[in-house]
Amino acid sequence: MSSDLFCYQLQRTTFGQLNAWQLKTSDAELWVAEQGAQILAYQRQGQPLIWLSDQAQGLPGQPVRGGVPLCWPWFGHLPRNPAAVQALHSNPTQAPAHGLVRDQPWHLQQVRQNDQTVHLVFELATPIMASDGQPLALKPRLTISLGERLMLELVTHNTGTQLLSFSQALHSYFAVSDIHAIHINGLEDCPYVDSLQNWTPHTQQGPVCFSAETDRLYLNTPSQLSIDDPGWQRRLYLDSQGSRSAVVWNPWIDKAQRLSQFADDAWQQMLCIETANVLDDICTLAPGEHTCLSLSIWSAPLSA
Ligand code: TA6
Repeated sequence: MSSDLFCYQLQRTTFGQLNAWQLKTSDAELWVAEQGAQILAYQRQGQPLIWLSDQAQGLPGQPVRGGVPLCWPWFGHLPRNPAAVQALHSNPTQAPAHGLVRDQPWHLQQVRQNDQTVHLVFELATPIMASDGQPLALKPRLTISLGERLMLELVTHNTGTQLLSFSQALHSYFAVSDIHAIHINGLEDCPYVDSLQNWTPHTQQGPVCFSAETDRLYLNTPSQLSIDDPGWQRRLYLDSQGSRSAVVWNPWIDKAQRLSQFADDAWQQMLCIETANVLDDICTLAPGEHTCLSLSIWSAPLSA
């Protein structure tokens, strides 16, 4: 007899030296670190969808390699952002990569369930201080929902009195069977900036395949992207809202050897597709306004 009873188990745990939450449902398991409200791992029916480095260390103040780090209130190297985003920091060249929150403590503020889904709501434990010594007027809130799919909703609220711009990305690391064999659907004909070719503009020809280090910022992206993985006979879907840009990254051989918490051969089993608001897709909020960047992750068998 089918039952519409949905049950889950949520318990406090640790990952290395970090406090974390483990959430289990009938067929899925999710780990979230309080530091950065960072999803660490996500598997469904025993299969990992989100990749976590086997050298990942849960060290205070250091982002964990893998999962879904939050890049906010800027993505990447601040000087590479539009001037309106650079204004968030008094010295952009000294600003940390990927913003101010992925190594900060967040609190699980609320747990709620509706239908067949459980929602975890995280907020920063303490306000982020802006360069002027005042609390940053942009406030983030992350809701992680687990049901048939995994969903992230990063809401930013402008609590100040000035127009504010920011960039952001859900820096998702996806598990793949073999980077040489997979490809990304949905970016065909999209313009992109290649950060490895001096940030020059290009246009994507056909599906995105991988044969070298890849680090591209795509624009005018559609709301659905997918990864075809013949090795695991699955298609991994990324459905997004509030985003028209995405970053695609694989470090390949040489960069992999320079990365922290990253085995030399790990580049073969991972791929980052980062649901973003970058370059000409940044967010600008008037006082009192808010915006939501959302991503749903799910997979289905790869039809022959
Ligand atoms: O999103 C791609 C990227 O900006 C790469 O250039 C690489 O730096 C990656 O992020 C990881 O950055 P992290 O600071 O986490 O090592």
